[in-house]
Amino acid sequence: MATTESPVEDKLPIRMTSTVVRGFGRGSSDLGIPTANLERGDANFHSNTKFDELPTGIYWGFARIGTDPTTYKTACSIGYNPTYGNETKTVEPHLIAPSADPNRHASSCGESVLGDFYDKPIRLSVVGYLRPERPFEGLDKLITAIKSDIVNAEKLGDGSEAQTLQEKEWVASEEAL
Ligand code: ADP
Ligand code: RBF
Ligand code: MG
Repeated sequence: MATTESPVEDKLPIRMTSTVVRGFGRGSSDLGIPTANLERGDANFHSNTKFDELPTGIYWGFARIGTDPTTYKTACSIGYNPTYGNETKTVEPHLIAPSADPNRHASSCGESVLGDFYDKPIRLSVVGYLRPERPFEGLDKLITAIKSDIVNAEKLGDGSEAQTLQEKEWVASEEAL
């Protein structure tokens, strides 16, 4: 008898700490939606789930950078960016500035630009699943889809469920996984 795959929700939340590395630079230049790519090597990547076992998809959650205690809502991609056909998996959260922050609508498509995070430590909790990643015909359609994910991540991040509050608190802390 075939075994049934457990739903991705059963694997969440997934907590990760790592370092921000360079990717292809497309998030900012092609899309106007920068994403902080996590280093995947064992020395830097720590999680309750092995990197290779992270379930692909588009998620919402929380993230913060370095010693700055500011915790941001995030819309996060885990996978192969099928519009581009990447050969290696990436974990790449887009950090969403709060609506009152002047950086909230600073990018070419009106999304958050928060500065340079390269080589800095990152803490991320992926709390909820939004949708599968998929190839889009043209960058405009990809941008429209991601902008809708960001709207959803902003709403869901305001939730008062115990798990949402717990994950926000863990990201804001210095606690290990
Ligand atoms: P890369 O392919 O190198 O990840 P991106 O175009 O995705 O390049 O840009 C990501 C970089 O932009 C991040 O590593 C960080 O230094 C910076 N950045 C600025 N604003 C944000 C943001 N709101 N979310 C994530 N990264 C941001
Ligand atoms: N790439 C895709 O090819 N298909 C997707 O469905 C997709 N969804 C994304 C959703 C979010 C919230 C984010 C932040 C990124 C997504 N991406 C997707 C990844 C995007 O192609 C990638 O961030 C850029 O190419 C820069 O690395
Ligand atoms: Mg990126």
